[in-house]
Amino acid sequence: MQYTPSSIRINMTGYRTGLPKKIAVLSNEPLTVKDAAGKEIKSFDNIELAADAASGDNVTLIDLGDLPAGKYTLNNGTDEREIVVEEGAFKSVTNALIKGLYFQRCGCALEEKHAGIYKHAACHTAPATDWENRSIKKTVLGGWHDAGDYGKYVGPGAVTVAHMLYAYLMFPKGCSDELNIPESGNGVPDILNEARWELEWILKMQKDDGSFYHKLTKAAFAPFIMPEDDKEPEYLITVSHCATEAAIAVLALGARVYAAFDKDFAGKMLSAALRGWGWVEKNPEFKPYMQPEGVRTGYYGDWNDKDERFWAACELFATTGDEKYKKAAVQIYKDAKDLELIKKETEGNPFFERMKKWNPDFKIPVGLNVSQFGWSDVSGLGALCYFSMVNEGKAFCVSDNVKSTCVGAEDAFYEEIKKDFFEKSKEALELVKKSGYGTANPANSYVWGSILTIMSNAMTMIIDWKLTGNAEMRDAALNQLNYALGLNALDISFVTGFGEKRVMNPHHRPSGSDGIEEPVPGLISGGPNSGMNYPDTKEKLKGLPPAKCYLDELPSADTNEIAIYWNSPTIFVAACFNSL
Ligand code: 9MR
Ligand code: ZN
Repeated sequence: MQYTPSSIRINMTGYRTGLPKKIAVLSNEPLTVKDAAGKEIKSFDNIELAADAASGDNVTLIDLGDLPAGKYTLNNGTDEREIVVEEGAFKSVTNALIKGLYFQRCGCALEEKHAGIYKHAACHTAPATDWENRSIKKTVLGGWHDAGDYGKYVGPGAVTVAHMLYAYLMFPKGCSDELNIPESGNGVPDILNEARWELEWILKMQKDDGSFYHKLTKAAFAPFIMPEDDKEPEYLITVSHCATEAAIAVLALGARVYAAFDKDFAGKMLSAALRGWGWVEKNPEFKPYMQPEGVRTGYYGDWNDKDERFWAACELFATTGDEKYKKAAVQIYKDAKDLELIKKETEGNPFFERMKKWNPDFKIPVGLNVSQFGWSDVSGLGALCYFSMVNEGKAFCVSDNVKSTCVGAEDAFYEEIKKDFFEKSKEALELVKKSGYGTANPANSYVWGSILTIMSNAMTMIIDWKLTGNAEMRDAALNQLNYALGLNALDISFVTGFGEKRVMNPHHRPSGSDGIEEPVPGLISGGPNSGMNYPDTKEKLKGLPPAKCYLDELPSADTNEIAIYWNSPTIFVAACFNSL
């Protein structure tokens, strides 16, 4: 790091009036709060620090309590720091995180009037070739570059869109600003305009038999060049169950959300989803995606597709009301709790074998983990979908425009999912309480893209709060947004363009090759990773505690890449707090 971390850690972009204002201190000197006129208005004495396992720091959280809008100076004798309190504290960061996806658009030019200095010419416009059958060529334009690389992957893309659509359904006031993207002003909220860019691409990734390709990438990652200079051939790579089911789910969800804006588009998505489900019915036996020989782009492999299939069934039920999908969801949910069955199904599964070699301690989990919202486990999205159908979705869908199947609050399956969910949300809250920085991540879980674990837990706690009204959950979720914006062991804001000490060298090809000092704004870094690291990273971070295993260095994809599905759960969380 190029700077000395302060002994006062804050959300660098600002705190919202009416919500808790937590900071962390690493010194037990008394802390004073002065207003803009220099008048001391609060002081905190008798500060007791405690050891935090994840960071190795002695630290404590302080809630500054009620503060009207304004600028304040915090001082603890050792350090001084300014914070801002304002009504619109989360507005610009929410908007930037959504616009961050616009900057990932593929197959088109980014025009100066929308992209400013980050403009670039159209990229990846040549027809792609089917990896397995080289005689099949297809022009598949659109979609978002997945991350720091230029690959496009169906499963991760579907999850990203789902986070955005649920953010819009649940917190429309928090994410409906105009963002100066090409579609702005067309009468559709820009978060939906942006999500449609990916949905249109997902539709093109469907084969005639209803299945979906796993990904559209080159054989290997490009060097650090601008996307328009990346001319290596692209391939449509192998159909997979997980990609197909994630696509079905998000298209069924999209069909509900876009019906009020564009009936044709909604209809197209629903029929694609139904054709996809038809393929699954004809090919019920799960086959894991195995990276073909010669392909070295993102794997996104999974040993099991129960979660994707569950999510797809829930969304199809919500959209069509056809009981057959509810039956399927209930059955999958039940099967996932049947350990013997899963063991049998998993026998000889090559991805599972590969995984066990990496992690011999891996134990097959009992049941779907409904607090998971990431690409590898989408169970939480299925649960969220189911919750959104209960009692006309009160807390989950504020738009009268969106018609969905309604389920009564006495529905037994709802009760079952909810019970499982509350176990997980309690665990998430416990993590926050145990962490010195209030971070929903234990010391042993700083994995590649730890921001996803943290934001996934924040989503879980927000959903709990929506179900129960328990403000403790809401406030614990808020702390995860604070984490992203600087309240952390590194004293860094992980969102490009935000905060006085912010990530500057993300592993992101355009940011690393456009000759502009500031990286493309509104992208969130994956953050500390103490697990599967590159040798270089390991060497540089030797001996550091997990929450500090981070390098703001371009080559460190393992700690400092950006990814669309890390932006999107953060959009959900930020939109929530921006909407209150
Ligand atoms: O997000 C993925 C993370 O969970 C994995 O541990 C990691 C290593 O396999 O890959 C991450 O995904 C990357 C993908 O494979 C290719 N595009 C960039 C993604 C973010 O690093
Ligand atoms: Zn591109």
